[in-house]
Amino acid sequence: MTHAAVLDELVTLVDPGKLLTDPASLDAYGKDWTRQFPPAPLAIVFPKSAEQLQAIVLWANRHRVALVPSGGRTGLSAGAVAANGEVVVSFDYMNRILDFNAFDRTVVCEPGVVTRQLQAFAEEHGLYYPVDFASSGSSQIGGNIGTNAGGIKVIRYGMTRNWVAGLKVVTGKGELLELNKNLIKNATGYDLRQLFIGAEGTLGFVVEATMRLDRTPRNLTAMVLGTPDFDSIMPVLHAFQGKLDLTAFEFFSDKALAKVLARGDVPAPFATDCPFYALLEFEAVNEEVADTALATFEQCVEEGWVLDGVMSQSETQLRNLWKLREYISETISHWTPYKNDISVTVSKVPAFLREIDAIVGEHYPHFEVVWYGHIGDGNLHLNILKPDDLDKETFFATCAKVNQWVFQIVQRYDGSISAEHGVGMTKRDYLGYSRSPEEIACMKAIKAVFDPNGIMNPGKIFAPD
Ligand code: 2HG
Ligand code: ZN
Repeated sequence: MTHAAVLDELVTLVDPGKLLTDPASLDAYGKDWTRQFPPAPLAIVFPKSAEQLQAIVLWANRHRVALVPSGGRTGLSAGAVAANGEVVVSFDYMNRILDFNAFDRTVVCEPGVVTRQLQAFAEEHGLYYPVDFASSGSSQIGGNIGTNAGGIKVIRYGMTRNWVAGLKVVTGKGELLELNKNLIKNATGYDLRQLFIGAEGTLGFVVEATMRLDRTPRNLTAMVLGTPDFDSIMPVLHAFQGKLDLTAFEFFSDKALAKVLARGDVPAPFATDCPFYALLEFEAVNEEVADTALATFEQCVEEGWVLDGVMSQSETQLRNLWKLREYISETISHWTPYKNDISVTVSKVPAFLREIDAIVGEHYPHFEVVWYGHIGDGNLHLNILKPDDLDKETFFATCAKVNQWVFQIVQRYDGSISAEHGVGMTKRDYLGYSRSPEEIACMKAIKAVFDPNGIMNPGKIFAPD
């Protein structure tokens, strides 16, 4: 059958107008934020129901056409990129909140519900959806589940996985599975729900997710503290964790801060220039908590771990302090950064970062290196900025060469080559630095169970066989 005939069949499976093949749509829906692989999908389809998706998957099996799931396309590992004639399945029209149970504190979402939409819905009901990150205005729940998205509150609330009560998925065979049925306790063998979380759509696609909500945090208060060196950040974390239940503990370097301040729309936290900054957050439920935070701050200054600091006194100040951290990724995207999203257990962070920083400094003496991330949970974002006079291809090829040194250190520290952004295509060749050959073989065998014809997001997580 010709491509045209195959697509003629596909168009009958979705609502009128819900299959696109125009160049602008192919370009927009074929890529994510990585911009590393030229998009080349065959078509974009927009199912409106689980039944339509099942029909699409059966069609894809019949014709051996690969499917790529598409949410908000904010991914940073090319997990939702269609670069090889795949059909993109966009969930833009499966974006309804279907049900809410106040007693169970659960919300039933279609996969295309935008993270912020869920957060706002929770707020309207006096509750809180705690998984949060800079791209929450565009990212979709289905994509968050596919990558087990983390973000800025993981130290307190964990990853997306913690908030998924139940899932309905369509597997690569076109079967509809209802996983866990929203139970808190369910000791009936393998928890298949967990397999689909973080699977990047390689086993099947989520068609419905029941998400848990939490109580609303009270009087969130942030502090930004400037430290004299990187090594001082960890004792600061330790000191605050000993006294307060932190909802966030982030860090960024002076280079990251300088780029954000240069935008001109965010005030500097304070006048003192420091090489590193920590941003921490807690619920100031009463004056005693706020006093404890200030006393801990003073203790950190006395110890020489902190040079200067500020504590938010209002919602606006809280938001402005967060902008210093949340705007980094978008701001530095101007320099086409080469990204690494690595993690180790928290106690190993100082030695780990020192080794990586030395290797990167040695191999990229002319590149600007920007460090920031979720240091409270051991997750560091290492961004290397492209010099203006270097073309993108040469820059990425040079950075890729040093990857092996960086990932050897990650491996030696029993760390992860992708803490929260997923493997996608950008990290698949390095999976072996974090997962053993036996584990990878198990993963491939699991994929074969759910997707025997290899049509669900092939080439993501593993290279195609
Ligand atoms: C963040 O923490 C995001 O801001 C993006 O995970 C990280 O751009 C990055 O490297
Ligand atoms: Zn992050």
